[in-house]
Formats: sequence, structure tokens, C-alpha cells
Amino acid sequence: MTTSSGTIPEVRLEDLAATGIAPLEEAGCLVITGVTGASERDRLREELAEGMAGARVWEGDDPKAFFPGYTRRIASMVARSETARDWVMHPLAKTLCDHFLLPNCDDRYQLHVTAAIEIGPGARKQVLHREEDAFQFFPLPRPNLIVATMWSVTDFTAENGATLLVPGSHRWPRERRATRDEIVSAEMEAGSVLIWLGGTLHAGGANTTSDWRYGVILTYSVGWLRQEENQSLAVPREMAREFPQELLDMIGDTMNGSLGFSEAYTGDIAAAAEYGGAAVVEMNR
Ligand SMILES: O=C(O)CCC(=O)C(=O)O
Ligand SMILES: [Fe+2]
Repeated sequence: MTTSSGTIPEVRLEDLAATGIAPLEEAGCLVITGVTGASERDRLREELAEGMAGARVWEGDDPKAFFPGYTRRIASMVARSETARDWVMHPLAKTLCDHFLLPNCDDRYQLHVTAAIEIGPGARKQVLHREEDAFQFFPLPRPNLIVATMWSVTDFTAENGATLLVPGSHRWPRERRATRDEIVSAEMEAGSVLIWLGGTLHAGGANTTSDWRYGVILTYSVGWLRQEENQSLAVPREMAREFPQELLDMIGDTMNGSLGFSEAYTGDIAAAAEYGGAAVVEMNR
């Protein structure tokens, strides 16, 4: 959707390489269409069905709450769903994170938040926010710390609660507030993925229909930040042991420089010395 002052650019997945990342850099958001197929979305729904059925629906509404009423959320996507694990590791993640995050963390980026979110009939819109707001001590505009993705499982429409974005707001100073016509609905067909930068103002939309809007949010951050969702607790150890190394790296199991050491690696502190200590010695020599 376009308003008089903003547009969310859109590209088909197969055209992304040719179009390049510039439209996303410029707008701070981008819709990529045709990323997932109906059968994998059905599989994801099935894998998450039990969790979703058991999730608390925020009945009623506290206007000050971050999660609006009449919405349903579950986290721990990596532990709950094989399909979500594939989405976490989709080649898109590497393209986006290599470009936006790697320059700010010369070693590693990581998974930051995972959740399935359903916005139900009667839900109000969420407060506009930035995914990087947890890191208040950086003045705005901040360096790129986070990249966010929203995988649409149903169609997203302006009426059913499509994510609201403020294109260009990733470059705004703290004081600037979005006017009504600067806020744009990220309308997209099921199977699309909405990307936005950690500095871009956005919110879940209001749902005035009688259907539920279903999406999966997966965000990534530079490897030296505290992850917003604690993946070490979200993923049971016995499950993590079966994961391929790339997924372990992505959930933050692996050391990043000297960060994240544990005797669990080697039975003593040797891992820290091997991976991180040497770099610190080198840097200060
Ligand atoms: O549900 C949405 O469209 C956005 C959700 C969101 O931004 C969040 O929970 O941080
Ligand atoms: Fe958000």
C-alpha cells in the first residue's frame, strides 16, 4: 500500500538479486513475494497447532500494553517447528544479515526473536516502536543492530491487521513522530515475507474483519547483543545436540569472539582461551 508520503517497496524473490538491496536500505522496509508455498505454510500451522491452541488470547484490552487484546502469540519457533527452523536458515537470512549486520559485528550475527502471532477480530493496533528500542543508550538513528522478518501465513490486508510501517523512519531523530499519512499497511499475499530494519517504526495493525491474521516473526541481531528471546532456554539441550552446526551458530550456541563461553564446550575454560582470548591479546598487544 502507498500513502501520500510513503511506500513499501515490493519485489519477487526471484528478482531480488537483480533489484538489489537498495530499496530496503532506502525505505527501511521491503515486501518480498513468493517466498513460501502453501504446503509448507500448512505444515507450519500443523506443527504449531497445539501450541497456538494452548496460547493465552489477550481478552479485553489494556491500552498501555505492548501486546494488544484479541491477539495470540507463542515463541520458541526453533524448538516447536521444523518448518520454522528452515525459515530461520533460509538463504534470505544470510543475504540480509551479511549486508546489514555483519559490518557491525565482524564475526557473527544471531537469531534474536521468534514468535507466531495471530491478530484476531477486534484487536487494536499496536504502539509504533522500533525493534532496537531495547538498546536505548544508542542515540537515534542507531547503527544497524537488528533485521526483522515477518512471514505471512495468511494474506495480510489493511483490514485484518497487516503490519504497519513508517517508511524512511530508520533515519529519523528520536523526537520525530509519524503523522497518520506516513503510516503504511504492509499488505501482502500469504507466502510473502516483510523485511524491516531494527530502526524502522512499525506496529501490528488493527483487525476489523472476522478472520485471524497469522504471521511468524523472526528477527536477527549482531552477535554481541543480548538476544531478546533467550534461545539457550527456548531450545532444549537434547534437541540442540542434534542440530547442524549452522543452526547452532544461529541460535547463539557458539562463542562470538570472547562472548558466550561455557565449560560445557570443553569441560574447562579452554574454549574461551582458544576462541576469544587470543583475539583480545592480539588487540591489546
Ligand atoms: O504483528 C505484527 O505485525 C508486528 C509485531 C511486532 O512488531 C512485535 O511484536 O514486535
Ligand atoms: Fe516489533
